Amino acid sequence: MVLEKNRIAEFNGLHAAAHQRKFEFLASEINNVEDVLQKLIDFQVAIPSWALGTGGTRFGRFAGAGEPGSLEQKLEDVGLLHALNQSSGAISLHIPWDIPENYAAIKAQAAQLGLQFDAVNSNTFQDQKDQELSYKFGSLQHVNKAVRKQAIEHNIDVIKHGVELGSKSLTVWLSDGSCFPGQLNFRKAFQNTLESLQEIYAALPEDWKVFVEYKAFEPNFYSMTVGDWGQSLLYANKLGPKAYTLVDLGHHLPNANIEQIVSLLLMEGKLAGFHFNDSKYGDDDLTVGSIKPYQLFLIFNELVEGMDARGMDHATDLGWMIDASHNVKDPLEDLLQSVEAIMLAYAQALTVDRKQLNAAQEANDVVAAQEILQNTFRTDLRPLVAEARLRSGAALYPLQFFREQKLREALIKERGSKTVATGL
Ligand code: PSV
Ligand code: MN
Repeated sequence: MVLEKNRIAEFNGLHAAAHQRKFEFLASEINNVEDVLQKLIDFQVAIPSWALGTGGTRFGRFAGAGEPGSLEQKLEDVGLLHALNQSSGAISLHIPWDIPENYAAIKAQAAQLGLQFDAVNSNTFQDQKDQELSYKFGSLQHVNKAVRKQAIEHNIDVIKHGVELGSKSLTVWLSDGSCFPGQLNFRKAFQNTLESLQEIYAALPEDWKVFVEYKAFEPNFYSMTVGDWGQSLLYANKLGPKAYTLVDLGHHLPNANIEQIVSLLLMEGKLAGFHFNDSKYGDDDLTVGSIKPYQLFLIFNELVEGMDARGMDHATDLGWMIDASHNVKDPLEDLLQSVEAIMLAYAQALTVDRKQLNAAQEANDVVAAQEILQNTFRTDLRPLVAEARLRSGAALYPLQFFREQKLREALIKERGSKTVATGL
């Protein structure tokens, strides 16, 4: 579906006066408002190719209608999101769920939609049809060298797809681990995994990075071979300068202090980037900011502080991606909500008075430090984020636009009501 630019302009025109009043009031309270706006305009969040359809739990899946049935249609959906918010200018592919058949055509389509290819993701957590050896007992950690070799070759293959598309990084998430005490020799599993990763690392092109994603549990419930940030960092340090630790917000044990993890990984120059989502209990893959928005803000607060301390470019030096599943919401509406939550948390972090916060910390003024953070968190910055959208040609209110203009209905008309997208 092609969205004519004038539809967005017309919509914005209807809301311009009311928006302007709110924005001007807010802008008068913010010091470096033009600088903040430019950073918001530059910031882009990648959309995973597997999040454009309805997800499910192991008890069922209730598919929506008008879902994308091909990689081309997935690109169209991300293009639509990007047209609506101008903040979703990248797509991340999972191989083999989304293998491009014609690189040139897919690249041309992406370029036309203003999209780039973010990290490519390998998949050795499922057995594929016609696959020779099984990953039931792990992939890169496997006791059998032949299984490890097969998994290594898959990752190298994924890199090749990425090179064709112009990606610059590979994300490796392993479900490897064990379900019962005694099942696995931890040390041997670590060594096997490290050696396998070393072979993959050796196949990385010069300007590529590899992201090692950790997860505390699931699908293995006793041990995970890359179970936490410490283990991921061990691998990343041993692998070399092109290897980094990837933080997925849903991959921690309950109450983990993720903002502290982020701060230290940044300090070490080893933070790869993020898979954003939200959760109440485990890896719930819920809409970003729907459960713990204050935690999201605190994470961005550390990100901005840590990136500025290292002179990093917020928009390009880390990988920003959503990794969520939409079981009861329209995937596109859910993704619009997630991107909005990310932009808001980023905007809040950009407007924290760092000088004052630093002074409060140096003076052990605990009360003042809390006030500074919470004052920022409780300031409604939505008009600021909307202004950034307005300036970049996006819709002032993307979700409202999506609904009023009946975009899902148009997609259903085009694709039908019985559609299932590939992915989890
Ligand atoms: C695993 O739970 C994960 O977060 C990894 O990033 C996977 O690649 C992704 O979800 C999709 O299953
Ligand atoms: Mn993830």
